[in-house]
Amino acid sequence: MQRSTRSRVSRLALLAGSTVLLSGCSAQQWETKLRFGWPTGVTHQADRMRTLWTWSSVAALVVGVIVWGLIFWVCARYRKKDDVLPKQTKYHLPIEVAYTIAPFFIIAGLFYYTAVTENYVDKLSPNPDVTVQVDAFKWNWQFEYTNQKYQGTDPAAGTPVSTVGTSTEIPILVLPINKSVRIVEVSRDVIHSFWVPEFLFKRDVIPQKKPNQFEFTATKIGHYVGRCAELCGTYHSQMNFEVRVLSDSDYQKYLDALTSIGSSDPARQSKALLAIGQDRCATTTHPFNTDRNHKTASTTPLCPVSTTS
Ligand SMILES: [Cu+2]
Repeated sequence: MQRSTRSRVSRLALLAGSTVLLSGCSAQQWETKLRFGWPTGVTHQADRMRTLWTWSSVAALVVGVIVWGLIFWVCARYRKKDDVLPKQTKYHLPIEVAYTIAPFFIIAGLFYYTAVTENYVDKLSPNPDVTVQVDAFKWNWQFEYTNQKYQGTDPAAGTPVSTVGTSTEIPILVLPINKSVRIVEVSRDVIHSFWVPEFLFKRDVIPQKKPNQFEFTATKIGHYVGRCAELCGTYHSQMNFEVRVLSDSDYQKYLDALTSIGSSDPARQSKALLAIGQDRCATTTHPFNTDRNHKTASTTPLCPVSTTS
């Protein structure tokens, strides 16, 4: 490398290094910012998938830069100057062996890290902090919080507290932040699919003896829309729900409120949410008008309980 080229390269490296330092970002922050189009997820699992994506993209970029560099170098170095052909290198065994083996190592690396990430996302812990049975049915959702039971004189005493969506009320799945949550998926009719776009995850709810299960840990308080992602019949497109990630104490207060309101009150979800100072209706989606003769789409939430009750 010539001296002027060498000093230009070191100046560029210095500039890149100072940009990182002066922007006040640590290497880890840069790593989390480098998304290459990957959406922002709100669970540990989503972040691990993003890490895989980021480093796969970096690896692809490195390969790309080498290939582009070689192409441009060859174009510049061996551009036609006269009729003499440059040195021909076909049947150069070491080079051919190298570019046959190199892709194998790249694919093996991608396969290994994909399998490791997939195993992490699919991992079931022996004792998750929270377990919720999600019952999908045509065309709504029921959430049973198996860690807490109805008590005393409640007609459902001894069974898990639960909420269920209706055609006028979006079902809301309330979960605590930074706790491992296991979802147990149950369907008694057809195949549905539990999908929360911000979790970057969906899993089919299949009518079968051994229910599908998965776990995640939400890392950001917020309201997230959930959808059925498997065509399950006439009102499939209206089978929405909301996931509400709250602080651990608010989550516990919500379960306590559900328990004290009791299983026989059909409006227990909105009443319990009101009791803990939360929006009583879903904010990320709304019930759809199921009257097929209606002229305009319904856009206002239709929760059955007024704020004064
Ligand atoms: Cu569906």
